[in-house]
Amino acid sequence: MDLTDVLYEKRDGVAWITINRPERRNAFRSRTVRDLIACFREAARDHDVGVAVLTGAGDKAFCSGGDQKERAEAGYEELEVTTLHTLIRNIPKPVIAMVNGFAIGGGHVLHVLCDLSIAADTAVFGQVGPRVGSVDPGFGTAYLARVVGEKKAREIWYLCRQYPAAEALAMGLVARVVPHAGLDAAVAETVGWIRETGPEARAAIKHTINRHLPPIDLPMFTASLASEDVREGFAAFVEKRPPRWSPRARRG
Ligand code: 2NE
Repeated sequence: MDLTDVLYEKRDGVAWITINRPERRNAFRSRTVRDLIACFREAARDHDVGVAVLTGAGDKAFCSGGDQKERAEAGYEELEVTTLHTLIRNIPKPVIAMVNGFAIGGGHVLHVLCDLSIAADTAVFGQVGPRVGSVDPGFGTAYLARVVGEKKAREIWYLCRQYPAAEALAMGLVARVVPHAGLDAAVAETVGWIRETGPEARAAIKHTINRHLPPIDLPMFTASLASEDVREGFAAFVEKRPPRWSPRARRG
């Protein structure tokens, strides 16, 4: 695979997929999303891979969501994000999010989509979407509400707080929290437990749990990501100033 933003390594039946943009807290740009899609397709196709692990390079971030600088300059191809989300949901193998730091915005959505999340005690979780005029009207909202309950999901999206790993564990967002230095070992141990189980049974579990959630509302996703709020929110981030929301949006 011709990858620039993501590392792909296959070890002992596990596909290790690492977003490699630590200088931007592993924010994803269009190229990153395309690389991730290629990696998950490869992990799905390869019969020697039983489990995929998604993580971020460095010790600061898992992923800080969409690259606001690229978005402000050139825009990115939003539909590819929904392709990635659907792929992580549908690949018939467990996907583990190894959350080694900030899981924020679209990065938080990525860990929510994974089958299990294992976090370092230094990890921080949260959505920032509406603060920058952006929302994920797909799994990042609807599925999150199933995981943590509707009221908590509304709180997470409306208040845009950052939650420490211990709170994420209490909400049921993550399966395990371990000291940062023990994260690799905890993920390896968890992969070992999974690999003692039958792959066809695992695929059936994933398929059955997925079946009861409707697919992404693509028109809403596209409209939301092209909104005036998003343009203003991302420009404000780059210019390091508070956003100035349009009068129409303020009335809404
Ligand atoms: C993640 C967080 C909380 C980390 O804070 P901190 O203090 O540890 O780092 P700092 O200094 O904010 O960031 C370090 C460098 O990374 C860049 C920053 O601009 C900074 O660069 P320099 O000033 O050193 O040059 N950076 C961090 N996140 C970035 C990003 N997402 N895009 C581009 N550059 C980024 C803190 O950095 C934070 O809150 N980041 C922004 C989170 C955010 O707004 N994410 C986008 C939400 S919208 C979204 O994810 C999305 C979408 O809109 C559409 C489709 C799918 C997803």
